[in-house]
Amino acid sequence: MSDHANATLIRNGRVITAVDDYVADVLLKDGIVHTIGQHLEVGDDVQVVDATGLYVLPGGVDTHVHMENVVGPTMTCDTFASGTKAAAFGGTTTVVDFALQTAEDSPLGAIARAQRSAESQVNIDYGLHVIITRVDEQVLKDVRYAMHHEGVSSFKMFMAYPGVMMADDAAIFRMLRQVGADGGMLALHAENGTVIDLLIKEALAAGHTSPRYHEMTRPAIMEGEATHRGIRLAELAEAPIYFVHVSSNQALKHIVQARAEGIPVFAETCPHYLLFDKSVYNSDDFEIAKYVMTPPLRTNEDQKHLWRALRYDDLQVIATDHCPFCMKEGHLGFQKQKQMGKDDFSMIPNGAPGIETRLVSLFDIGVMKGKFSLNRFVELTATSPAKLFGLFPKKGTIAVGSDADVVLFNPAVTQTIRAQDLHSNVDYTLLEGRTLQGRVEKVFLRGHLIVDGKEWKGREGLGRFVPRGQVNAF
Ligand code: DUC
Ligand code: ZN
Ligand code: ZN
Repeated sequence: MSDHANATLIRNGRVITAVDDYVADVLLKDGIVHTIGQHLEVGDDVQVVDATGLYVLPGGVDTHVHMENVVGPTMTCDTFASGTKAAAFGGTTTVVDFALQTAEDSPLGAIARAQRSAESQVNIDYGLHVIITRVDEQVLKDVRYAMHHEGVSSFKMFMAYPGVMMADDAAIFRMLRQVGADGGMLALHAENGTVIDLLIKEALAAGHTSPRYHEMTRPAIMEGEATHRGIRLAELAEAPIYFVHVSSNQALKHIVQARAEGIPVFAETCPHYLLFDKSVYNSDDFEIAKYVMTPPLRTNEDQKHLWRALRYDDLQVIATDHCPFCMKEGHLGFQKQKQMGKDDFSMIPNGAPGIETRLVSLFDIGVMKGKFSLNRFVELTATSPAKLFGLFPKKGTIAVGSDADVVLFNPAVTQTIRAQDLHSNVDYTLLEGRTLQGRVEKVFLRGHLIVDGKEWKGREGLGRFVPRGQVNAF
């Protein structure tokens, strides 16, 4: 496949962006959306795709995924190749993954390392956030350099996992000041790590080893406490802040209040917090390790608040936090993944898959069930993440000059989800056997047809690193 896709005319589809909804022809040429119009005339050299009855959506932008991320003694089981192929089949054409700053190296070393492994493998375009675990003067200089010269304008820090990833409040404050001053974004994992660690130790000492204690030892109130603390640090630093994987109203209520006060606070939730509630943990069967992600699933009442916040823009993004670990098969030589916690729930690697089912599951439970509009669906899954993480308008919309990342989506059909039909290396899906409305029919990446029904037309290495600019959040 050459690096220049042939021109393609998408004829008579219903173009949906965050603000538009109209029937038109869309010409993809030279990797961008070249022309949008009615009854466009094209030569014989242009491939024509009839999109009558289909939605023409901007390619999905998933700003929270983990491929080949090292977690303790193991690693997420998707490679950049398998994870981005799964993303493409699900209608996502850009992901932002994580580069981890280890104890020894700098943020710049982390970026170079992640790029080296991604480069030849990625099937779709990608960017990187850097996870900052240690802050000093040199790290702050490197962060600045990364923003201005490496196209990395967002960073993540953890208020959880003491002794492993957790940063203290002063380190978070220093990063907020630096990143905010340079127009970037700091993302926070907000949970009170030291209290949670104590609860975990107490549970294990009492002989509570089953995965159900994962949820019991990570109470929503400790997500709320950390969220409040993060907001106050951002307020003092006069910097925007972004909360990843918001799961509870305990966290949300602080976000809603801060936004009402005019503080630039932004946040995402993930499909699993909308699809499932904590009743799945009412079992001692190890199978529930599938649902061991952090934060854990919450109550039905929390879900109602998440839906409201999605509708009224107190949550701006739905990202997957695709963080796959196998239940049985293992991958890349890591034979035991979730099984590592068979006798101690705290050893279960935290995370669940979802990269391929994001759009269809949200179309089904969001749009079809009347929770949010079609425009809002696009905004939450493509436009807002692109804006917040410096990718817009290249990514996240369909407009003349934008990258020709386009999804043809059929709203009129149903599909039943099975892990064996998905493209991730992981050996399960939380949606096994569930029938959903809607299906991704074709996916174009910069004009290249990469998914055609069930057929894979892409290639590893076709994806590119996308240098990102300042956040566009206001
Ligand atoms: N946080 C994440 O964002 N992903 C996986 C696990 C975690 O704690
Ligand atoms: Zn996290
Ligand atoms: Zn994550």
